Amino acid sequence: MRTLVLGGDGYLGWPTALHLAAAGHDVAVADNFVRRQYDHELGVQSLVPIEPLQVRLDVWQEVGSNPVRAYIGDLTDPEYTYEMIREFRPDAVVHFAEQRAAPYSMIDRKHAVYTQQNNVVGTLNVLYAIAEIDRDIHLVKLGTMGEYGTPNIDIEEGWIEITHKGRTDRMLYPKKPGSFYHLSKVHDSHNIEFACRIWGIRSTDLNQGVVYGQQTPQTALDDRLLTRLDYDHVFGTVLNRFVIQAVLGHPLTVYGSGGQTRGFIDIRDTAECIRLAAENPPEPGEFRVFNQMTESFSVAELAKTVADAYSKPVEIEYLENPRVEADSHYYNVVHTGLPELGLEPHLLSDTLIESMFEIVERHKDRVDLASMRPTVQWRSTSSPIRND
Ligand code: NAD
Ligand code: USQ
Repeated sequence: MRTLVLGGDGYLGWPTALHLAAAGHDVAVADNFVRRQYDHELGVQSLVPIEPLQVRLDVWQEVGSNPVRAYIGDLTDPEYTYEMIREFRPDAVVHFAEQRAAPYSMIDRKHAVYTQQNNVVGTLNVLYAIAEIDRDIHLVKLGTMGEYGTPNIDIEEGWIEITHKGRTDRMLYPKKPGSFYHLSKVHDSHNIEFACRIWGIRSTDLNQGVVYGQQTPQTALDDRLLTRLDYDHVFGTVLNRFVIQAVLGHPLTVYGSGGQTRGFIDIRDTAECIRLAAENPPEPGEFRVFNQMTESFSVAELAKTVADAYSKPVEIEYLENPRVEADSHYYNVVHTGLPELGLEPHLLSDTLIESMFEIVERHKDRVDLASMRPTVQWRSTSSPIRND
């Protein structure tokens, strides 16, 4: 099948594109390289050096099974988005191409507005292009578990049956997100569900948990195929940060008491979930939602797991939480849809943490410790982005 991966230069889009190509898909990636620009803005860089997209594509052509081509441009440009989809004519569009850091969206008004414009407008342009070109194209959209927040009831897969005053209906699951970034995903979900209803488009919304890990079988083929690994307090996600902090001898930065619980998923499972969703499309007009996570942990549990796995002593520091979030709450997520399609998850108790320690050890000289501690405060309308 033909699969277009939007955001294919990013942390997840790149290894997913290679995974799909290795599985026999005819793949194209699209990106505007804005993720590389955020690094310049924040004065940080990926822990693992990454090659320019063209180098990655050339190397993959040498070592991979199926060449991948690229469309460079911005999804908020409707002509670019339309022309790309018209020319490539994919069976599935996999959409990773959004500003994805919650702290980035909470820096100030400008960053909140940018995040919502970039994400919501880009997705709307994709929806219109699909509706105008071919309504059979399956949109596989990356959402987030953070759309739901931490409700005091079980989290279902996108939909919930509600009985109110004796009447019953199937409704979109109520949302209570925790940042302007997470809100952008809620807005996307509503727009996509509406597009499915009015135009008969088919879409899978993948509400993904926090991703960890860095290597996949395809990126391991050559160092020039490696994907990025972020550690800074804006783009670094919690488990990746804890592994890097342990190796650097930096205290693990638990926000608050660490009781906040989240869903997690290994990067290799992200790529496989996308393949499963793309190869098993929903019916025309269906808005299908999967909760793309495999295990849940509290932040304090994660810190302890990393500290126990590392060979040297590790300090755990409990910082005042810069975010506004519950740190003692109920959390029970239904996530059966993807295993039913065949997902066999890699669990954290497998050997992954040890292999991550090795990757970090190799590149630890690239870390700028000034980017480790959080500066973006949820309660503030204007936060600094660095400590120095
Ligand atoms: P990333 O920032 O590394 O990759 C996103 C890519 O999209 C970047 O290469 C960026 O340049 C590109 N992009 C952004 N806006 C664009 C635009 N307007 N036009 C064209 N390209 C654009 O992020 P990631 O970690 O790979 O995440 C990918 C997706 O998965 C995001 O939508 C994110 O919300 C979702 N997700 C990520 C995680 C995680 O832990 N990383 C967890 C759950 C969901
Ligand atoms: N946290 C710490 N210490 C840190 C970093 C984070 O305690 O050093 C805590 C946060 O307070 C939060 C939790 O860890 O409670 C997760 O934070 P995170 O930065 O790892 O993840 P988050 O901001 O939720 O965002 C990430 C991705 C985003 C994706 C989301 C999935 O950046 O793209 O949507 O994970 S989810 O969390 O399920 O919404």
